[in-house]
Amino acid sequence: MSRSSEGRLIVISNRVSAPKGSTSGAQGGLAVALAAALRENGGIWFGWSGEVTEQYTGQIDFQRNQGVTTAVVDLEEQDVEEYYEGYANRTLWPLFHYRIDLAEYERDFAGGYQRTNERFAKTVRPLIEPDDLIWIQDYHMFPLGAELRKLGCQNRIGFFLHIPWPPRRLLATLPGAKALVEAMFDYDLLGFHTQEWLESFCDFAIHEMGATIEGDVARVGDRCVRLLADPIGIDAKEFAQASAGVQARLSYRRMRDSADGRDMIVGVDRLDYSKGLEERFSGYERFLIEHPEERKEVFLLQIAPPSRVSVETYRRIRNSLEGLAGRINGEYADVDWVPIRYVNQGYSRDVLAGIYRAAKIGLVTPLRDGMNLVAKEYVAAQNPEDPGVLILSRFAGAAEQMKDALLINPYSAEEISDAIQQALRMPKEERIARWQALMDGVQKEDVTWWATRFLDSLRQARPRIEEPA
Ligand code: GDG
Repeated sequence: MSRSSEGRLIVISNRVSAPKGSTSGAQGGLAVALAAALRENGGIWFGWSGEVTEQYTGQIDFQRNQGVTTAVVDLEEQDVEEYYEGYANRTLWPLFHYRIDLAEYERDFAGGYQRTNERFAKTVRPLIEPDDLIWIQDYHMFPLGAELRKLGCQNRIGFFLHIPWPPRRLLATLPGAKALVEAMFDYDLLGFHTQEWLESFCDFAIHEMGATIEGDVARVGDRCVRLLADPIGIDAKEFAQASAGVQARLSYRRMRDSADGRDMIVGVDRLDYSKGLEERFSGYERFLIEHPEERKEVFLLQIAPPSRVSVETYRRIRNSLEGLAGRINGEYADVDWVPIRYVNQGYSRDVLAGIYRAAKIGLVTPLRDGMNLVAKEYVAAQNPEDPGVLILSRFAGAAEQMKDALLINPYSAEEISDAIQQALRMPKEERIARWQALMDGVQKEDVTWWATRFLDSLRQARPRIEEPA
């Protein structure tokens, strides 16, 4: 990765996780990607500690870990409720995943979100030196750049969005949408995973705010911001190493033994309604109905560690999936076979790598996803001589790059069923050809490529304040 000779890199995101390599339990895609980027660049990673304190003090806890300094603060209970669980996860997350039916619009949430971003800005401001590059991550922090500007910060500030950007008619339902987008013009660079999300942003800016687009720059009045479609990747090298390690090989063996000659289909997702898990189970059930001869020849392993458990919609999706898995298993299981193994715990990355490799099919069917790293991890973990087949939703950002997967509409149980059948029957030469094309992309456009493109583009962004002539 190209290092800046001028300044350090300051990464700011809601949660900070020190680079640990292989960890147990679920680790968000964002955390995995950023640890790799920071390990290369050096600098400071600032965010919320995940801890709650009685009163916000802005006291920073610094730690140094494998070349990366992390700086975290505790938040008040009310901040967590309104900013994190409220505005971020009950308002923005559903809205940005096209689920306005689940989005909750509350003034308190919006107020708490703004207040917490102001707190973050005031706390991090003294850590910033004049030539540092600042890189803010994700939907928890849309207004942070504007708040830093108010405090006189003239550094180059970039923002990357890890989730989709919604169509403008949906975003228009959010009270205060214009102010939120308006604040994004205080950044020097806005990054999105795909061209589609970038175009949706432009669509809103043009039609709701009178913006003009010239090349890769969006302009409103005398303010402008550069736009970049920059798909995130995985640390493909590290992942391949993990797949070849002892842990992964043990887990591969364990899965093959327990599969007992049957073909395994695997899904790995945070338990989230955006991931299309109900639709996936229904598509798999359709396959069992349409292909009774295959019934005892396959099984679906769905790993779904719970996330955001304090949010009601997440409790509902969990209940609903338990019901669905129980019903399908009750209906089709026999004394020596269960169609769905539904597991609510997380595994270490190494164990996961072995599980991916043991699976004949990777089933990735989100209804909307900014990118989806599981699709890339599944590909990276395959045996080149006998690779499995990736079935991927057209509505994941990853579908823009991964055209050699079997692309399906996740709302169609029939398409899921047909794709499973096609994958099981696919000749080895075709599997190898498709996998090779996918693997080339995963290796070339990896996490280092992603971060380098973003940071290079940010460095080239014009300086905020023009020198007086
Ligand atoms: C957001 C966007 C975007 C899952 N279960 C376990 C586990 N995981 C890891 C996976 C993968 C990561 O979590 C999930 O990443 P995704 O990309 O699939 O999804 P989100 O968490 O929703 O991430 C997404 C991403 O940000 C990056 O920009 O791609 O669109 O929604 O790495 O492997 N990891 C371990 N055990 C588990 O049980 N260790």
